[in-house]
Amino acid sequence: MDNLLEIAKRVRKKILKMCYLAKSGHPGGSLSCVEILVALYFKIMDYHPEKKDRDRFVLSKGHAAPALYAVLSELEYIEEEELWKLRRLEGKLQGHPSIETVGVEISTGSLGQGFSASVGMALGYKLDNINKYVYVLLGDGECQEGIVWEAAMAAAHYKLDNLIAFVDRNWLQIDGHTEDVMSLEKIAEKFRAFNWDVFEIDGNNIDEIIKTVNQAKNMKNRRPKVIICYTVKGRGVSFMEHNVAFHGKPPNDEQYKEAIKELEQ
Ligand SMILES: Cc1ncc(C[n+]2csc(CCOP(=O)(O)OP(=O)(O)O)c2C)c(N)n1
Ligand SMILES: [Mg+2]
Repeated sequence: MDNLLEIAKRVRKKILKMCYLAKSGHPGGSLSCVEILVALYFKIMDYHPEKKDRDRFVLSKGHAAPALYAVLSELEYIEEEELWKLRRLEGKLQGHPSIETVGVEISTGSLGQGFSASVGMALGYKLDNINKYVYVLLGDGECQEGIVWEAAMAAAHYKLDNLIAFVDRNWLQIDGHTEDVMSLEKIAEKFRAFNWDVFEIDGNNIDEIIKTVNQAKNMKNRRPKVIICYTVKGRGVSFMEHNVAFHGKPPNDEQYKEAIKELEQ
């Protein structure tokens, strides 16, 4: 576990450096989902991008691309030097995940579409008798998109128990608090009504994430699973936490130094 916490800390520092150097990007929602990605890539998934029968991960909240790139760099699928060229013409990494990047299963960024595609991937695995899982991460604001509920309905209809969704429930979207913009509560009840099995956990706790995924996989009841992950947007940097201003704004010089100092303490 120490090792995973160390990885999570390095991932956070990389996210901040990427957005700082790019002078753009989405630090808030990248920082909130670090533990989910670290748990998935380092403990849960059977991940080999070169193999057809692999577990897959879809970052449906595509604006959190810095978190994904940082994790893929920890696994050496992306060279660290490439991270510092995020969103630049001379670099390979776009602001949102693009299919030509090794490790990216599908281009995302238009909210809701990645989730919909992940339902298709899980259905494809069923039809091809491939016994692997599809994991997908949605934002809570993303769940305000109509396509999410059409996909949720389809996943239950096709009994996709090989689909495990995470909702990054950080209570903020681009314009403010989710319950002010378009209320989502009770989101757990909504998924239950769509015939999903629902778990609710602390989404910044790696142990809990791993335990819950194992529990979800052991329920052989032909229903898709969703883990509502209560998280903190901007997690790890005091002045970014719960602060919607850092949804799509990078730290300036001073804020960057302060943020790294905090993470190193
Ligand atoms: C279809 C679509 N509409 C609008 C946007 C613009 N947009 C980008 S991020 C975002 C807010 C997302 O909030 P949430 O899903 O809660 O993300 P998180 O808090 O995890 O960063 C919006 C509206 C988009 N990318 N796609
Ligand atoms: Mg959110």
